Amino acid sequence: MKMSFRWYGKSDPVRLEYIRQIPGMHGIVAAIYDVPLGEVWPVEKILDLKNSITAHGFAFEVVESVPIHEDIKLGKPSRDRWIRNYCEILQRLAAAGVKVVCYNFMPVFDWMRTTLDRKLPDGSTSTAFDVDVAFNVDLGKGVTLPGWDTAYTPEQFRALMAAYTSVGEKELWQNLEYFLQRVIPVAASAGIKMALHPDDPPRPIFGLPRIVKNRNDLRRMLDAVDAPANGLTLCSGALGADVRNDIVAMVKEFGAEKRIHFAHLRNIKVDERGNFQETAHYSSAGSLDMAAIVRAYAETGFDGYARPDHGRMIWGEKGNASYGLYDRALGAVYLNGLWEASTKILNKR
Ligand code: DNO
Repeated sequence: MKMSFRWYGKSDPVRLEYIRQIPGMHGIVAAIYDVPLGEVWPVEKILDLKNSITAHGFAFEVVESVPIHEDIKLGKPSRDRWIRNYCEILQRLAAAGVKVVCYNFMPVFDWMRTTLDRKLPDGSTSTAFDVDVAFNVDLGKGVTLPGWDTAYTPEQFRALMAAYTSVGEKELWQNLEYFLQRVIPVAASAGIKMALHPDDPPRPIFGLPRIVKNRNDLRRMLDAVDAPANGLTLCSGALGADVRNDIVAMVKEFGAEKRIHFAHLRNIKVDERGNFQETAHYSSAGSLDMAAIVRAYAETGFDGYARPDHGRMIWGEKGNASYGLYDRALGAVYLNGLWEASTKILNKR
């Protein structure tokens, strides 16, 4: 397991010098944010990002995300142009040494919360999702969250919502398959492993379809193009927001097949209805058994990338909700501890 840390580039208040001081950190997960959605990433920008990361002693092997143009998700005729661009981005990233590309297939929105700073009993704050509140969110003003790779103006946003009235789950699946059939062969020959992130939260929101919500969806997506380059970002917190999802079983199933390329490891406190709040990574802080999840990775001989995710805001830190330094650093160290213990115990058997 190669522990990594997400970093938002030079404007990120979390500095690479500080990330360097977290023990056991292998690499930085990053992306380019100042190129319009769908356009090809200039080689100079890729190399500039790579150089700033490697200059601090980190590997730059994972990109999160290369976002997908909505025309691809909508299945518009223009999608072929955006898919060609996407393939070009992958080839350029591969030439710079990138091995894994994380992406998602959520219409319009990426991850979604209804609160960015709800207090936890210990006085720290974290993001939360309330099912009932989500139905009453005023979308007219547009919404953005830290960590989103794309943002739309209110006008673009209204047009997109209207376009999706003719795209249901069936159409979205067809459009995902169309994308995979064209992109996976290119990724495979470039040496890139694609890692689809599940929908967060794993449910339809605002009338938009969501199709990567549970084990059967992941199975269907992997089977659509049965190749090692067609893999997963298995996000414990995203999938864990549906209590019916058994994360350990998914790690075992897809890990044994070597289809998990990137592990997002985080904990949440969740109820039966799907209301949830991010917590500390530590198992007893939330609803997920992180020790069992990490052990399952160890049992499958996982050698992919992992990162802590969605930290709380602690110790007075100000910054991007979920993406501060301190709690994600605690998470990384805790996860490395679980990994060290799991692998040492397994090796002694
Ligand atoms: C949230 C992240 C997601 C993820 C994308 C992948 O914090 O895990 O935004 O980066 O869904 O495309």
